[in-house]
Amino acid sequence: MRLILMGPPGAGKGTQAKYVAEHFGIPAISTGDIFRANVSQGTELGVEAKRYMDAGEYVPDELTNLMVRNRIDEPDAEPGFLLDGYPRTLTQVEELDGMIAHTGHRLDAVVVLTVDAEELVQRLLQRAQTDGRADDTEEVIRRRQEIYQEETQPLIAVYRQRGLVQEIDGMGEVDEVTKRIFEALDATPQS
Ligand code: B4P
Repeated sequence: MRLILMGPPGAGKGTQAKYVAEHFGIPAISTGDIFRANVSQGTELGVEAKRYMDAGEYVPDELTNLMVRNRIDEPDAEPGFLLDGYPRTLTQVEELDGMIAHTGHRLDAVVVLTVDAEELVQRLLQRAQTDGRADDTEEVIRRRQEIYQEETQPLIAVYRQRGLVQEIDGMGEVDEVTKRIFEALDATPQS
């Protein structure tokens, strides 16, 4: 199974990714988590990525694409993977197409989580209190929502044209949302 999980910041991508990945026995690959791990380890990539993340901007495509390419090449991703937060730009879509074609497989589905705009902000402000993520201030949250609308929202139409989009209502309890995703994906033919 090769899946993408999309949705605006706060839609529940990271939250749902681990359940979906476990269900299908594939690794969840979160670009946000990999960047944050690099930031906390103080790697060169982390230092570079932090500048963008703290401002709510996207990390440049070249860095992000290379990182995903290396991660997908690892043996645990051979049977499949769930991408959480990638691709986020048209350039990343093209790169991912190349990476998947190279393996001789195809993408099975793109799950898009939909959540009301105000609920998104509330969830992230709540997370700011519990996790203290540097990019969860109201100003940066608004910028992340904006950049999502400009850069990432248009990708849904691209994948919709390919017949891959499964739109899932992301409102309500976490386990209700998980159930909706499972129902949609269990009915999806796997490559
Ligand atoms: P991410 O880590 O992907 O951050 P995010 O969009 O905020 O989503 P996240 O997965 O963390 O939150 P979720 O919706 O699960 O990216 C962070 C930054 O990294 C980006 O801004 C960018 O700078 C950089 N980056 C990442 N990928 C990139 C790429 N491909 N290209 C360029 N740059 C990239 O959850 C949010 C909160 O809601 C949580 O606290 C959760 O507990 C809560 N929640 C979830 N489901 C809920 C529910 N049903 N009800 C109530 N609360 C819920």
